Amino acid sequence: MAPYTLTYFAIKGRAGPLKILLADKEQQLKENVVSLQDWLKGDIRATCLFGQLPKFEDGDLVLYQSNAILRHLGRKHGAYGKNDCEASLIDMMNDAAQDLRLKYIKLIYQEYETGKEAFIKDLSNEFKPFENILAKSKSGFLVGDQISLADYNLFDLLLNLKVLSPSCLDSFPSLKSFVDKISARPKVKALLECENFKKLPINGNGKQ
Ligand code: GTB
Repeated sequence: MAPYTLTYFAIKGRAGPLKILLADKEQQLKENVVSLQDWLKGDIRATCLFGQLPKFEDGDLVLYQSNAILRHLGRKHGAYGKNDCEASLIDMMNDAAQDLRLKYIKLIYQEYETGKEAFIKDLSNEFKPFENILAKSKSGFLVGDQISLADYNLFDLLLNLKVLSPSCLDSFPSLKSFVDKISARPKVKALLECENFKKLPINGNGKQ
């Protein structure tokens, strides 16, 4: 039996990073997919602590908030650094990835038509700190010498940004190798090539 259950919409959305982490760590996941039609009835929403999905269950533990879920899995599966200082650096990089994700989500759901060009133009500024960190990293990961939850989060976001703007990584060699390296990890590669995962839209409104 899968130890974990995810309840979410039929999109990659906020569940992308945790699915990639779980696949890479060879963990099974049971999925309850909620249709928009069922969601709009309101009963499922009423059971959710913050009125939103994803919901994640690990035995009796029920978690909401995608980044809390990602951190929980990072702690359990050795993707949260080797010591407290690495964990803090991982938090910092994950929060930075989250800042960029929120800008992306705002673009997708609120200002796609009016804001797309400016968003893409500004991506180089957004990428610079990540590129600088990765250019100095001996392992090719954001923190330390092993993959962390922040790497999964940034990786998933970069895949989405490449769909939005296919050439966006062209001037960022370290970010590009980061994406290539994580994409080539056998379990990640298998997930990215799996039909069930591939067919999921990135976002809930058809924009990408
Ligand atoms: N901070 C929370 C987290 O990180 O988990 C934010 C969660 C969140 O934004 N959840 C969205 C949600 O539950 C789904 S992701 N929305 C329903 C609601 O608020 O009523 C984005 C999203 C938006 C819309 C759809 N859709 O229309 O199908 C799908 C997904």
